[in-house]
Amino acid sequence: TRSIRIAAAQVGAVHLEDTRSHTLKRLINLLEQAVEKGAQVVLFPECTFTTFFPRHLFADEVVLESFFERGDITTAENTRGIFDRAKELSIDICIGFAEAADNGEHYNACVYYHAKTASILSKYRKIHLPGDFEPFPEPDAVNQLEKRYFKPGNLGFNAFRVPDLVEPSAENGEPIFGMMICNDRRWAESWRCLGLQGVEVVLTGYNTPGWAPQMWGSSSDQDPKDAREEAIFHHKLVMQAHSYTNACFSVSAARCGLDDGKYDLVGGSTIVGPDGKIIAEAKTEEDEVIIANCDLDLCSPSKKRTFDFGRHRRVEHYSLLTSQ
Ligand code: CDT
Repeated sequence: TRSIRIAAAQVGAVHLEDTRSHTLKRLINLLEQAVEKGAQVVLFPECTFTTFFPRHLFADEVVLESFFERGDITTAENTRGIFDRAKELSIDICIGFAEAADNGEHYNACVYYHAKTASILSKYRKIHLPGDFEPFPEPDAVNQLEKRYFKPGNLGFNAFRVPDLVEPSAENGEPIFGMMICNDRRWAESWRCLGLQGVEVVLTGYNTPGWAPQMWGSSSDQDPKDAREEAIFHHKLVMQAHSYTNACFSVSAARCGLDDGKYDLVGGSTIVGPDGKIIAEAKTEEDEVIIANCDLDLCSPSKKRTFDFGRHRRVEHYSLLTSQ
C-alpha cells in the first residue's frame, strides 16, 4: 500500500532568553517521541530553533543575525543535532529556520531532510510574508516584522517525490510532498501551485498570534478570547478547505504557547485528509506529537473525479490571477 505514518511535532513556548541547546534538546525529544509512535516523517514548525524573533525590533545587527542560520543547516553547530539524530533513527524531517543565504539575502525557509541519504531533498523559502516593515506606533502592539527581516522566497512552490517511504513497487509511485510556511496556507494560489503538480501531502509549519489586533486589522475592543478562537478557526478552515480542493493530505505544526510569558501563539496542529476532515489534532498548547496513518491512495478518487484539474479547470478565465 501507499500508507505512511506522518507526525507533526508541535513546539510550546520558546522564550527570547532560552539557549539554542535547550531548544534543540526539546526538538530532539519530540523527534524521539515521534519515532516511538512509529512515524516515518515528522514536521516541525516555522523558525523552530529560536523564539519567533520577527515580533521584536532589533537595533543591534549582531543580535538580529544570531537568530539566522548560515551555511549547511545539516552540519552547522546550532542545528546539526536534530539532523544527526534523524539520520540515526531513520526518520525524515521537515523543519523551519531563518536562513542567512549565501547570496547575502535572508529568508524564512524550511527543508525536507531525507534520513536514508542524509541529504536535503527539497528546500522552500516562504513566499507570502505577512506583517510590516515598520513596527506599530502603539508600544504594546504585537508586531510581525517579517517584511523587514526576510526577502520573499525565490524558489517557487515545488512538489517533490520522496523515496523509501513506501514499497518501490507501489502503484502510483513514491509519495508526492510539498511545503509551505505559515501565512502561505491562507492563499489558495500556494495550494493550487502544489495541487497542479499532483501533491499528496502538504507540510506547513506556523507561528500564529492569538491576540494581535493591529496586525489582524481587527477592532481593539474585540474580546481576546474571541480573537484567539477566531485565529484557530481560520487556521483550521484554510487547512481543511485547501486539502479538500487539492485532494491532498495536509500536516500543520504550531509553535505555540506564551513566549516570554506574554506573546500568545495559538496551537491547533492538525493532520487533515483529502476529504477535508481532521484525522489528528493537538490537545495541548505545549510540546506534543500528533500522528496519523495517511493512505495516499485516498487522494486518487478526488484527483480523478471532482478535482480532476485537466478536465474541469477553465484556465481561459484565470488570467486575472497572474496579471494583478
Ligand atoms: N508567521 C506567520 O506567517 N504568521 C501569520 C500571522 C498573521 S499575518 C496577518 C499567519 O498567517 O498566521
